[in-house]
Formats: sequence, structure tokens, C-alpha cells
Amino acid sequence: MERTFAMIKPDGVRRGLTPEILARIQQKGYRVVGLKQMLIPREVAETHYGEHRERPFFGELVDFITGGPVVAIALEGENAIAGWRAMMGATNPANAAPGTIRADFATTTGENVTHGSDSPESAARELGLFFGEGELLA
Ligand code: YYY
Ligand code: MG
Repeated sequence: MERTFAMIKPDGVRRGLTPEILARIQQKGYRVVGLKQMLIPREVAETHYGEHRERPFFGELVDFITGGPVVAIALEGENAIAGWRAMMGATNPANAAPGTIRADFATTTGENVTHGSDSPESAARELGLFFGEGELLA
């Protein structure tokens, strides 16, 4: 069993995609062990995307991700980290496989609807950043 951090980004929430994305997660069979709608504080966004701090898109990325409510989700399931990344599709929706969330719902790299941790280390780090221990089901 693996846990991962998933997020519906502000574009997805604003466009009313939350129920569709939660339905896909449940159809896949992942267990939702944490769920909340929230505004991300700027410092949390900068930490979350810290690996991209030197990239030219960093400022816009932080502005975007803090610009409206997101839905933060803790998922549990077999191979959940890679499995949720596969459900999302490639970062650039133009390269995302048909049937993935990004292929189905996004047109730009900057606003690509969902986030997913990319490794066990980032999953642990991101779950700890967004959820207190009491907020996750055992
Ligand atoms: O993990 P993932 O979201 O698929 O991509 P990352 O390479 O970690 O980039 C994080 C986030 O940054 C991406 O979802 C959109 C944005 N971004 C961008 O705006 N322009 C790029 N060239 C690369 C990434
Ligand atoms: Mg990433």
C-alpha cells in the first residue's frame, strides 16, 4: 500500500471538475484518506514547488496555485504514486495520452488541472506539508 498527494488545482475547481475527478479516483479504487478544499498560503506554495524555484515560470506558478481554492487529497492504494500520475497524464496536455485527466480537461501546461507526487519522497513531503496527522484516516 502506498500513499500519495493529489490536488485539484484552482483551474479545475473553478471549472467545476471536482466531482468528475473524485469520481475517477473512486472508480480506480483508491481510498481517499484525506480531503479538503483550501487556499494555499504563498509560503506553502513556494515550499511545495521548491524544486522549481530557479525556473522562469516559478512566479507565475505560485501566483496561479495560490489564486483560488484547491482541493487537497490524500490517496491510498497499491502503486498509488505512479498510478495517480498515470491517470493525470503528461505535464503538457498536448503530450498527455487520451483518456487522462490532462488530455481530457486541459489545454496548457501552466493550467493542467491536477497535481500528483512524483516519488515516495515527494509524496511523504507533500502529504506532511498539506495535512496534519489528525486529518488523515489511519
Ligand atoms: O509534476 P508535474 O505537475 O507533471 O510537472 P512539474 O515538471 O513538476 O511542474 C510543476 C508544474 O509547473 C506543472 O504542473 C505546470 C508548471 N510548469 C509550467 O508552467 N511550465 C513548464 N515548462 C513546466 C511546468
Ligand atoms: Mg512535479
